[in-house]
Amino acid sequence: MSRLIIISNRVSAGGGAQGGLAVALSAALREKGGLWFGWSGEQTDQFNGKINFERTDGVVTATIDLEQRDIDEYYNGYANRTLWPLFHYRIDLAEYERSFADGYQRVNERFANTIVSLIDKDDLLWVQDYHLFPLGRQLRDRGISNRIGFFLHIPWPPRRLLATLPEAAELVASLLEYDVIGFQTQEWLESFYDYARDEMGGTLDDDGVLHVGGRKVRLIACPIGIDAEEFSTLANSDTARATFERVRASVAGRSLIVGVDRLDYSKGLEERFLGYERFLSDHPEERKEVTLLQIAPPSRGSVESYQRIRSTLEGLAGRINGAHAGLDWVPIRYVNQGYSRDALAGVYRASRIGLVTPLRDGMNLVAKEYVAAQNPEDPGVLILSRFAGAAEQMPDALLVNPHSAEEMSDALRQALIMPREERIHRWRNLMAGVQKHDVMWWLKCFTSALALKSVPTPPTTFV
Ligand code: ADQ
Repeated sequence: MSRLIIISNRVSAGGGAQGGLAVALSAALREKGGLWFGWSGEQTDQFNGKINFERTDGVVTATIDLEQRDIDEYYNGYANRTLWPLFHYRIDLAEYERSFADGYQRVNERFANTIVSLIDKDDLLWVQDYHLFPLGRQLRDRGISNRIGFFLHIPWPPRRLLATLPEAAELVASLLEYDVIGFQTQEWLESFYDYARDEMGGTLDDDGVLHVGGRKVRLIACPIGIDAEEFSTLANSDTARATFERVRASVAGRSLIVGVDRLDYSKGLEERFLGYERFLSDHPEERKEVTLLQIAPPSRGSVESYQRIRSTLEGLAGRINGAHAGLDWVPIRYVNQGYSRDALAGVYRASRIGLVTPLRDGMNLVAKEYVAAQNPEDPGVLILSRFAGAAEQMPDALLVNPHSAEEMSDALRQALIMPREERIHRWRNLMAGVQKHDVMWWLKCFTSALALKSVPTPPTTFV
């Protein structure tokens, strides 16, 4: 059996606190042997290529330290200030700097130079996400002819947006060195194909293989899932129950609406607050009957656009609370903190509505976690943005356009008055999908294609 080598920006073996993805990748590594390679998260004065090996829960991880300049240009720079905004359709926030592009190439080369010595001839290589687009090509340049796959966790932008990136053509050309490219949805796959067809003359055959410039690359849509079973179990744990009771008691009979997101402009938090504000003014009778709990731990704090969103949201929450709050009620509870997964499961279960309204999202696992945590006898309602990858799989959610405060207001109203039978009916359909296309399904979908085995159920038709 071939070993599996996973390469990602950071490694998080052991699972637990890191969630389903780390659990699934760790399980695959335990089964197939191999290792997980990435940046340690640590800084060194001068890059030395020294590999730190560790064994965590039967999984071998290999990490390297990076220089401050690498972290600034590759991670905070090209990954988070150039590619992340562009790939989430925010060219207004994307910064195009040659030093970022150079630093990105340099760190990818550092990864390639270090990994080469760890690769055996039959290993399957699996590269994760937008931090490492050029890695496949750099490994090929170093004589690696193994099967190499790439999975993109975020959206692929439309061709005309991508064309604004000075390195777009080079970046796409380097992706063609992979044997398999996986996307979260058919939509992102098609956006990628549009570019390859219109800019490079590529064609797609009936097996989903892209032919371009003498290269053949298999394109697949493999939506990522959660460990549904584990999450339902978490929702019944002691911590979850205690959290459930505490949260319920604190809202004193009101309906709780919950949002859980990294503090990121792609998650549509500002629009969410505005939609909720609209609901409060459209439905004065509902005032004091609902509370919005928004949990949003800060992320990427050294990037300016992330500092800005933080202060915008603080201002907005303050304004809405100032306008509507009374002696014993505030409309928005805004919490900048992370919680353990079992506590989070209790919060989801205590919430009548899961409000998941990103402006753009590769998939969105919170939507799936919310569903998995519900009480089957009395489930809550998921309100989900049409622009999250998860919407392709979750037609039984109330799908909304997060740019429209009116649509959000209507959906909140509809969710609050929805009869129990309808809630149960929708939830059962959603839960069936979350269970069927779970994280192990995703893993199998991708690794089968990588190992040239048949791919399970075409992921274009879900549930
Ligand atoms: P993210 O953008 O990070 O991931 P998401 O899929 O929602 O987004 O995953 C977030 C995870 O963090 C969830 O498991 C959630 O429970 C956890 N989390 C969020 N806030 C938390 C808090 N306050 N406390 C504890 N845990 C918290 C990227 C892409 C997504 C894609 C994933 C996986 O942007 O579109 O779904 O990768 O491919």
